[in-house]
Amino acid sequence: MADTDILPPLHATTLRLDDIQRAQVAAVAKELVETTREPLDSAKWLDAARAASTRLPGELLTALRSFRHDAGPDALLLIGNLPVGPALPPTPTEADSVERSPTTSAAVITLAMLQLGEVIAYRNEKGGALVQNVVPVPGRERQQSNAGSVRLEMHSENAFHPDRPDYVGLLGVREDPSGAARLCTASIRRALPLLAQATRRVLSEERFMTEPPPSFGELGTVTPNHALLNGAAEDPDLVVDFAATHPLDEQAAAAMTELSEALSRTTVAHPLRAGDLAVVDNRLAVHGRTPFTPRYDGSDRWLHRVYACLDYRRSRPAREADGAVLR
Ligand SMILES: O=C(O)CCC(=O)C(=O)O
Ligand SMILES: [Fe+2]
Repeated sequence: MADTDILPPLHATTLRLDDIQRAQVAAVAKELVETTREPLDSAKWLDAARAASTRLPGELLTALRSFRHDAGPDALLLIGNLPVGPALPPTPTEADSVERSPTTSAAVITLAMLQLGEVIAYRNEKGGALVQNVVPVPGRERQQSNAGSVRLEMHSENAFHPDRPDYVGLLGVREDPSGAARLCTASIRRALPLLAQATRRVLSEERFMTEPPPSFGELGTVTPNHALLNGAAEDPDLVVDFAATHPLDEQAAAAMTELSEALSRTTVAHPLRAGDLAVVDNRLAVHGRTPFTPRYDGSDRWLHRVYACLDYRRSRPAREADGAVLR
């Protein structure tokens, strides 16, 4: 029997750094943090980080470059054994927590995402910070946002937004001590074969609308009707948020239910341990999270999140002063 016969099915492109590569990443991050005394969100820090990102280990650069070329059937890249230390403060508990000054973990995720595209943020989301914290927030347990701890429905990131990110990077800083929280991802490349032709056709028509979150009020007053599948019929892009997208007629509702079932059947889940970076191709995959019970004692699950886009010029009208923050 060949070795491959006894391996579990490989979901996602994975690269686990060895300890030498981990030390190389740590050295690049340390130098960036120590020599560039600028706020993380400043153009100067980003310039320094972009230059430093070319010095990441070759195998990591290759994995990022290949993923950019083709995100594979799972539209997910998993990198393991990245440095996030040395000493971590307690997990934040405040709402809209972000990283404003550079740390090892904030530098590491930014360096990796800068090799996928240009990092961006949204003015109305977490104050436009480039490195955001995904942590459970007291009182927000039931919210369909990353501050919640009930099940987070599968979604394309910022589905309603015309300039939504091409990639969402999520770096495990501290693992959920209960082990219950898992990032879930599902790719349309896996789900499409499960959908009937008639369903695919309905999903490709402008028979859906997606509500913006309340924080994006001004942009979101009018969101155009849209299709959930776009592009090549045999390999389409997917855009949907099962907490915010509404079908506009009965057939559209049935097609959306079928899509949800197909995505559920092809969902993969990842615990995101400290030092694990998951990059989701936001054009092909949706993501969500299993429920968990936070403790709010500083030991809770903690991720950093950074977005990247491939065409910076395309979003220029939405970026004031050519900065990284979109309206
Ligand atoms: O908590 C997670 O694993 C995912 C949260 C999420 O969807 C996000 O931060 O965009
Ligand atoms: Fe998300």
